[in-house]
Amino acid sequence: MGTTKSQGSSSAVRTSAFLLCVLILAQHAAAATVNVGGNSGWTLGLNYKNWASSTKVRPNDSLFFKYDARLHNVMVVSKSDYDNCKTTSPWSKHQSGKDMIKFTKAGTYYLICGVGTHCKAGMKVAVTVRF
Ligand SMILES: *[C@@H]1O[C@H](CO)[C@@H](O)[C@H](O)[C@H]1NC(C)=O
Ligand SMILES: [Cu+2]
Repeated sequence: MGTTKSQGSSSAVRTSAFLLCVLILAQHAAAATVNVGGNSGWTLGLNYKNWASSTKVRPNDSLFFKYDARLHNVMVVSKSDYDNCKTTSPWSKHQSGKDMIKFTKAGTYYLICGVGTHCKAGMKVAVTVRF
């Protein structure tokens, strides 16, 4: 009886350990939603360089840009347009105020606000996507 009971509990431990591993693997594979700018969102006056350097973004994670659509937008641009804050030839333009932008491949992506001089004022972010 005693033996059966101890076998039972050690198999329960093994099952739990197995489930824990599955959970960890599943979490690793699952794409996350990343709030750009943290609680501040997409806005003027935030240092997005600091934000980006402390934020992990993996392929297929969704970047969530939250902002007042009357004041801002989001443009995915080339590095050169990012550097120069050029807003006339974006790869894509988003303006819902709650945009989800997903990059499926590793790489560095450049996003700016295309309104007025916001980009020049610092409303721009370079996001490095990697595993
Ligand atoms: C990302 O999504 C694409 C298209 O849905 C898929 O082909 C690709 O394997 C995914 N990549 C990762 C790392 O999950
Ligand atoms: Cu703006």
